[in-house]
Amino acid sequence: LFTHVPAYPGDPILSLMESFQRDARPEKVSLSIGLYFDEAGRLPVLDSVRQAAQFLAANVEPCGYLPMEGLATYRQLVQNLVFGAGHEAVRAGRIATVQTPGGSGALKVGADFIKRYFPQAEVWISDPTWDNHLAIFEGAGFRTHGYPYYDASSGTLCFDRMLETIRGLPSGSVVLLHASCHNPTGLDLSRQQWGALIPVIVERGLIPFVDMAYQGFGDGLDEDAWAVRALVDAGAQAFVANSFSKNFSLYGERVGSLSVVCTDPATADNVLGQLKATVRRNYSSPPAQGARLVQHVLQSPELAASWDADLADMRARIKDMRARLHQALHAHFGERRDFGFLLSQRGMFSYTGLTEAQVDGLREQHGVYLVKSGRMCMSGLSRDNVQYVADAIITILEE
Ligand code: PLP
Ligand code: TYF
Repeated sequence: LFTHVPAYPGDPILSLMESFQRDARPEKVSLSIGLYFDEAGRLPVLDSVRQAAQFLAANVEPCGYLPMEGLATYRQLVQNLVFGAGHEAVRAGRIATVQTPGGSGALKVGADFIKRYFPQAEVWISDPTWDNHLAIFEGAGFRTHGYPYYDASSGTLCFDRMLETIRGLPSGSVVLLHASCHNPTGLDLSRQQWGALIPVIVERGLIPFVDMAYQGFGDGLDEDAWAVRALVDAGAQAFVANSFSKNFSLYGERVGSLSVVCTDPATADNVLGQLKATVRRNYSSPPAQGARLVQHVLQSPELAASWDADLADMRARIKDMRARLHQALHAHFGERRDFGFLLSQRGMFSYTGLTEAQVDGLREQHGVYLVKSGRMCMSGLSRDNVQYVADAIITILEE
């Protein structure tokens, strides 16, 4: 019956993680998958989340189905966090938000909704991007295209070519944008560049779909959502996927949401209804526990402040690792090679410019795991291993 079913090659990033776990070398370092690890190399349990979990454990409630759109309070708190409490669009009630299984679920629900109501649209995604963006939109039946984003020869954002491409798109095209902490390059648009891009999106009648998987990992919760809010302020109708996997360290709970910004509350009501129908056709209703945890934290000023402080620590640790790796490489190479990109890139990832052969060498000879593209996850570094990683990179580059 299943003889025509081919083997699944696996997700390249997840497969690399499995190889890492099988690697017996004690000095091995995982800089591949985009998870935040603490200084001890562990996934943190945030204090605010622990308190929320203890509260929920002490107040166990019957576990009925959540509504298709998820928990009402959670959805409101998400709007405040993503768009800003008191933002005009939030107050006007013109945003339709559904709780989804992670940011991936938000992308999928959004993609299915767009396919149904804009069936002719094609989707434009940064080149490069998170591979699953292509998989999810193609899986929803779209043709996908890349817009220029990263110039490999200079290691910089090619914003002019990006803008020129987007300006030439047919009206109604979907443009997927990373809100901040771009995966995989770590290169974000400046506010000035957003200021040039946003009017083009609005005037050309494009459909912006912003993916915000790392809110708080760049410069702060509000700072990282700046582009989302600027889009809405410019009058854009937009899709926004947000995820709590990284910033709450709640990967396995699958907690995120999709918001659709509309022109008025009546339209938002209709859109919300059809998002619910989309959820119904996919997985019927979202899981409860993760959203209850996030809701409990965001609802309490003390726990929310504790979360924000923990997020600031995570951000600071990543920046410190960037500085330490830069320092160690600069100490060896001096002016011969510029590693300034380590300092200027934002969020969890750096695009190192290392070739596939160099990445293979790092893994095989030194047990240092990067993604094939040369993407390095900075949170796998610690004060204990950063010099080891720098030495491994130096050896590979001097070969
Ligand atoms: N979008 C980007 C850019 C990501 O890097 C990730 C990471 O996993 C996601 C979306 C999906 O997040 P989630 O794990 O919440 O589905
Ligand atoms: O890019 C990353 O490493 C993260 C984690 O199928 C991830 O976004 C990677 C692959 C995948 C799911 C999550």
